[in-house]
Amino acid sequence: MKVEALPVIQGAHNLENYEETYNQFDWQEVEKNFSWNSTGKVNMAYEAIDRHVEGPRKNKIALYYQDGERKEKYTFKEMKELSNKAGNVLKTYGNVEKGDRVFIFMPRSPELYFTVLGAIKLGAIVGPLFEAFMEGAVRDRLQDSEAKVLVTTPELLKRVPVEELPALKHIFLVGSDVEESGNFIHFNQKLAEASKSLQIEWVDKNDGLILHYTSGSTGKPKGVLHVHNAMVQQYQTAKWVLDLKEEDVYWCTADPGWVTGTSYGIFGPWLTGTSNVVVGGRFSPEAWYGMIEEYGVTVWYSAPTAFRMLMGAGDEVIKQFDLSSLRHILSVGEPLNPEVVRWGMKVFNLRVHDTWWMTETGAQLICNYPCMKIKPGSMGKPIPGVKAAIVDDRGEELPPYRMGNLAIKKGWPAMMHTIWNNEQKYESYFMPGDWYVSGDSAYMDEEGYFWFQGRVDDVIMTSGERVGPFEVESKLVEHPAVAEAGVIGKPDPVRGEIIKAFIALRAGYEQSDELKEEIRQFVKQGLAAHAAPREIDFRDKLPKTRSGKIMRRVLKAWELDLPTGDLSTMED
Ligand code: 6R9
Repeated sequence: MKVEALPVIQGAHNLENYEETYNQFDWQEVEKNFSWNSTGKVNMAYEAIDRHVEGPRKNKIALYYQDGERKEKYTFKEMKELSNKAGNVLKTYGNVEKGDRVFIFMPRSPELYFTVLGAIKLGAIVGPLFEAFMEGAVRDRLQDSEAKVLVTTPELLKRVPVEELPALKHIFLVGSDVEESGNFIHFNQKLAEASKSLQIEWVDKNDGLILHYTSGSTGKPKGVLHVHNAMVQQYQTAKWVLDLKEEDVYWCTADPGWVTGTSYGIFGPWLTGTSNVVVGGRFSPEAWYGMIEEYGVTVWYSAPTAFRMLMGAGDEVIKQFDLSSLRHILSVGEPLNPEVVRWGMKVFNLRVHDTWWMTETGAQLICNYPCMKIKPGSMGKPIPGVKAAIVDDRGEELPPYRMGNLAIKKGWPAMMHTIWNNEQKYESYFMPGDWYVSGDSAYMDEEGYFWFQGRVDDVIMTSGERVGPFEVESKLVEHPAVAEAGVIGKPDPVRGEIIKAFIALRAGYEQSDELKEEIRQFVKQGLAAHAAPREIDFRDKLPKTRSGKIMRRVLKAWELDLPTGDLSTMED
């Protein structure tokens, strides 16, 4: 892919010189920031909130919250008190102790954040569930984790099969019109009455913190367990990658049901004492631009699917808002199409910084930094303190430009601790040479930039050529008629596989065979003949996860009439 690099951003950044830092950095320097340095013990919620109350950030706004009519803000001092209260409620009425699993199943609200922090202060392991989960998804997760306590709303309670969950002992209901009964405790009422002071449970850095369930291509979702030690990397990447500084107003659009919404929607920003914006409700371009204008958002972390939707909404909408506060934009979750990067330059005059990581990795690993030039389409380079490589199936490192397994040398601070109840699954992530194998395929260029190609199981072999679906999808969305594209390999007796594209058209375009041919030619000319899709299907919508990933395995299952597997993370 031929792309023009975007030059570094001039000015002061938390990471000044990538190469120099990379060559000398040691995580021990970061560990000195936290309480274990003096006491041997630690607690994430203390480091994220309470610590700031002892210093000049006491009355700084920690949380700006908005969802429809509900609009609130809380200082670090208030967050400390309210999370203490939540901790007391969980302890008194839920009997929560260190190591217990406390699950949270509710829409984004301040109570959600008080509860996460309160549970962590008790040493409990938090399990956040996305509000759109239906009964089956909720059951799988609560059963596997043997959750003892659930905090939810009366509305969502309908999707909790209580009688099938023998380990679940206490259910708290959040909201003003809650009916308290024997089994259900009125959270808001108890919160109002609870004491503001709480004895924090000081834990070891490898004690459990959070359990994120993530689905693979087969089998049930697996519980990825993270520990308090993740703070080391979440703090440091919030500095280097998010480039957070004292005056920033930061907005991460991800829901805490996904790892981005906790690592960078809770921990990263608050560990660094940053004002954090949380917006509830559904996506619309007007609402989103409106938030940036209203709060003067300076640093914005979102996802390619959202950027593509904003891009699709047109540049006229942008002109109705004052977005001049923005200074730094980042993306995660999916490959960031070069087209989106160019759009960002055009409409914001800012670079969109791609970041690569996974639920299992707990924090960012391969990123673009303000101090480094960006090659649109590349995920960037590993953060200092982390070694990344492309390896073959035996764990041997491959030279530049060879496509292979994207692997990380084991032992970065935020690495998952285990897979809940499934040590074997955990072991299966690793390869000889202490490599963690991501399941993504990529290559590295001669300057050490990494280029994503697809999930290993998504990579297409057509007539002996290896094609990354992302590259084709990126080219497809450059065509003016294409809103979104998903590309799969379809088995073919002659070519091994052929490339098949599923395309959702932009408003105003009609499906036709001429248009299919035009799109085919567009890829052929812009990318390569062998990369042009031989088959194209138009669809109104593509199957996507709630976090915006195009679900290629679902496209493939549809195409081949196979079972679609676990769909609990799919959008309606
Ligand atoms: C944080 C998060 C992980 C998978 C990962 C990869 C894809 C994430 C990406 C990216 C290309 C990027 N992914 N970031 N692909 N470029 N910058 O998203 O975690 O939900 O576990 O997904 O997402 O395939 O393996 P998770």
